[in-house]
Amino acid sequence: MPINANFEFANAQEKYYSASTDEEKLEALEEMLRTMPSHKGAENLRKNLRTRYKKLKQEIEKSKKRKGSGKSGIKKGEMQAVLVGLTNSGKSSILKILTNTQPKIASYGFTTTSPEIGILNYANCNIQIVDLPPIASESFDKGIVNSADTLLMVIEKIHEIPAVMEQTRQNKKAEKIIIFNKMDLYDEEIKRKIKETLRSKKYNFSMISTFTKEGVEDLKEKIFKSFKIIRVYTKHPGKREKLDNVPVVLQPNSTLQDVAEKILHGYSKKVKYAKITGPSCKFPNQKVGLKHIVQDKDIVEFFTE
Ligand SMILES: Nc1nc2c(ncn2[C@@H]2O[C@H](COP(=O)(O)OP(=O)(O)OP(=O)(O)O)[C@@H](O)[C@H]2O)c(=O)[nH]1
Ligand SMILES: [Mg+2]
Repeated sequence: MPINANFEFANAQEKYYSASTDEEKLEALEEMLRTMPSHKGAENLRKNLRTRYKKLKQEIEKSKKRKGSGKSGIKKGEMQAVLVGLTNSGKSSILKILTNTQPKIASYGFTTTSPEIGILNYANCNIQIVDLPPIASESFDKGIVNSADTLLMVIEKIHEIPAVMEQTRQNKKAEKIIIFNKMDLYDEEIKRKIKETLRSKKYNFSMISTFTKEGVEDLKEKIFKSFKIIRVYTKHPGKREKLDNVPVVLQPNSTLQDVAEKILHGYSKKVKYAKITGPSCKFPNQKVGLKHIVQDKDIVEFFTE
């Protein structure tokens, strides 16, 4: 029997898969258990979720005892952008304005001493933003820089660019966006000159101020566009008129099988066929199999029998 996932459950599940810490995962599992279908066909799913919940809770408690604190390491999100820059350039202020987290911000140097994370919600996607201690700090984490999907290089002056570039050189696959912060300090003439310089060097850049919020929306859009991702919207069985507004997020060239597995592990085995509407098909409601390659903004309806 197919599991008739409702909207709240799908949302909780999305939270589970995009969670960056074990604590967030646990919270999402709790929500999944609370909102899951109550009919008998879902009994196995309930058992499975309960086991996962118990195990994770035990692991969190064990790791708390080990470390003596509740703070766990950073798990890379599906879309991760990392803030890199010299001390005082405004990295933590940017984390705060993008994600509503409350990192420590101060006018003295070397304020941030360990990586902090926040989630930027944009175009229905959860983007993980990581704020790092400054370059030159002992706790600057090169590993996180090297594995980032997108690097946000925060500067206050043009001449800082080479120093920041040097730290990000090894990560060749990441998209790089230069964030020129503290625009509120400059008049229009100087802003124009800064823009010209950045343009002439062909950088992808945003000029912002965390004080006046100018440029912040432009920055969010640039961050989102830096991920080469595909969003697929699904219609849930039994709720065919209603579209789930949280898309399944995938890498380019993903198939319908990947979409099904993202909704629920093992779900693709139950799918007999799908109907798809959108850029990847020839006509609306085209009947396709699991090997079909999806494109951004496709709408999919799975049929299990
Ligand atoms: N004028 C102006 N000041 C800003 C802006 N954004 C941040 N600041 C100030 O710059 C200083 C440093 O800000 P942080 O966000 O702590 O900088 P950081 O890059 O995280 O610093 P570290 O953690 O030491 O690397 C603080 O005094 C902020 O208030 C801005 O847009 N305009
Ligand atoms: Mg900081």
